[in-house]
Amino acid sequence: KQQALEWFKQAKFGMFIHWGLYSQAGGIWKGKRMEEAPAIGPKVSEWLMYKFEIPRNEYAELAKTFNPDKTFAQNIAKLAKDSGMKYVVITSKHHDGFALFDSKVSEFDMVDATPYKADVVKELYDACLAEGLAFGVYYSHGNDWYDGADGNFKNVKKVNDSLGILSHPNGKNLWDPSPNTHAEYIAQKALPQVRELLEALPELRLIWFDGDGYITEDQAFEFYKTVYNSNPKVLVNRRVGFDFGDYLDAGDNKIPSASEKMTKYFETCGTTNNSWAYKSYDDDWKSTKELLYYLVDIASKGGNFLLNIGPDGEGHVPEQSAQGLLEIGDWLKTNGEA
Ligand code: JFZ
Repeated sequence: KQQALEWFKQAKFGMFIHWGLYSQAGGIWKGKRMEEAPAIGPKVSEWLMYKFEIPRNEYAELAKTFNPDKTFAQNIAKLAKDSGMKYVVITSKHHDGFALFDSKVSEFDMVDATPYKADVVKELYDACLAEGLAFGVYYSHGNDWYDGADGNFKNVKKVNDSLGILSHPNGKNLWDPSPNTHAEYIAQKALPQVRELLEALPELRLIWFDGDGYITEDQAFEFYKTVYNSNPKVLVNRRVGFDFGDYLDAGDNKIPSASEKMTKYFETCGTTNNSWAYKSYDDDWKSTKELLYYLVDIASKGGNFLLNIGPDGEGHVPEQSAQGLLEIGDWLKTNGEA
């Protein structure tokens, strides 16, 4: 673990990728934008299913047309390398429950449900290793709108909502829940899929868990143990839950202030516009100067900057964000250490 943390410490700059079935919609469902959607909640485009309360079967139809460019993995790995990044973290499964990898415990995955029929996580893993980049996966363990059913509401810890009121987190599928319980989902899908990823990707460097507001302390520990027992070199982020993670995060798009107590290892993830996944009408791109400010300020405080891209349904990275990343890469070549 210590060796892995030493790697993390010097990595400084990584690529976050939010990509999945929702990328095809680009934040628009049946002519309506995220901002016009009925449900309260984040307006980021990967929350499409939740915001429009799309029934599970209807949402699954999106898999039938998900057939990205075969050069996705090579293109992304090259972009990360040319941008001066040292690691890549992709959404292997987001809250919508769709796995971008080959899963034996679910049919709702890239191999079984799409015309693409191949494991795109493995393809990206191979392409990244070939470029000398480290590879990690994001995995939404707590929240799954497709299979996660009841959300275990009785047992989860309460969190402060935007008004500072301690309550159970929203974000569960209450419009068309699956027939199983959340505990069954954890045992029969989430933990097995994490094991599948660890087995399929022996050089995996980190798992970026998300959805810790929906699980119990025992479950958080179970995820941590599962990773450790399979491959102790794999790092786990704080959001695995209940402080079992190996390193901290400063909050999305947040740079910790000097007075804030950050421990030795931390990471800030950030977006290039106002969505994680592709949002066709969001042109509010951060300037290269602003992105560099984040990178330099975070690195100077000893942390890593995990900068996100949201490729479209074809797997293509929006021009403006690719350009910003490449300009950072150029700057790093002249001013960076490595
Ligand atoms: C989560 C996801 O819901 C979102 O879609 C995206 O993947 C993002 C990276 O992670 O959203 C969060 C989770 C936690 C915080 C903020 C946004 N947080 O602790 O500040």
